[in-house]
Amino acid sequence: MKPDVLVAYPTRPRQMAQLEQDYTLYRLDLAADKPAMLAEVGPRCTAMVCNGHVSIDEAFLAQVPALKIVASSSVGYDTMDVAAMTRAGVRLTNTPDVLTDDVADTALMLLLAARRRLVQGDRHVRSGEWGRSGPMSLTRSTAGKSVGIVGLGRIGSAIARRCEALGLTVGYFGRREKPGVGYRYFADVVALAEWSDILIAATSGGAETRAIVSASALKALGPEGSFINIARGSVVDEPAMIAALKDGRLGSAGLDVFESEPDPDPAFRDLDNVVLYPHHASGTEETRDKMAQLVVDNLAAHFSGRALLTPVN
Ligand code: 8YV
Repeated sequence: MKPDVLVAYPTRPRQMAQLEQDYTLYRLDLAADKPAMLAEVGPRCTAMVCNGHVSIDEAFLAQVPALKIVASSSVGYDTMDVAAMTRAGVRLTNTPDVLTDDVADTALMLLLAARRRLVQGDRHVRSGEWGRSGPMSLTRSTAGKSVGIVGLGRIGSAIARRCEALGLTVGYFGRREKPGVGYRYFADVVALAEWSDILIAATSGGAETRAIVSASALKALGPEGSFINIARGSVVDEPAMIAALKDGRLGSAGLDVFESEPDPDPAFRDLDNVVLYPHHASGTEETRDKMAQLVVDNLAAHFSGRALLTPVN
């Protein structure tokens, strides 16, 4: 008898084929009537496959009372009530490390694209504007500036190393100072923003970090400053950021994440000083394969009684 597994969000095709072989899959992601499907198959599923966009709360858990494990293809789990899962005896696994390089690369890509106005430059060449009216307007340099990283975890540290290579001086904010780290520590995000030319959010999402990059922090960053977000839309006061970008109180922004995904605030469309990316920092073939394989391997470990590879709780 194959175990019954609920699929709230699929993994990569090759890993889905592996899952098909070992389990009976119930494709909630494809169901026309999700509540009806959940009511029918929820009670018999002991495992679930999802990603960071799927939300899990107490009401959902009540519909899958036999659930023992959720394998999420994401490093973040801010959409999931981990305390409620633990209370219900449900283990959660995520996909740390394998996506660190791609996410850190995306932060740097957005940083350079925002300051050097890559999108405008591309448009300037494509449209023939270069030949018609001459060079595009000047941009903002990066080397020699200071960068503040909000959250110096695995991804924040990988961003910091890349920033050093670009000739930036690194400072950071975290709940506490990290021993053995050579970068300047700030116990306050506004103080970090005041010191920084560029602020990069690399912290986890959730209630604890909601709007941690406040209107005051964005103001402190100033008209020549840049804000980069590869964390979660919730970590910045988004309306304040849009207003500051609109009237030039904030120089530029590079954003991979938004409060409202996949339909961000339409105000972003009219802002020329922001570079937008569709929450795709981990979106490479290589990394998504590794994330998907961790989902498969965590489920295999669970069902064979071995230790989970990347447990959250
Ligand atoms: C994607 C992410 O959202 O890992 C995360 O926390 O934000 C991203 O990699 C995603 O869950 C990919 O499926």
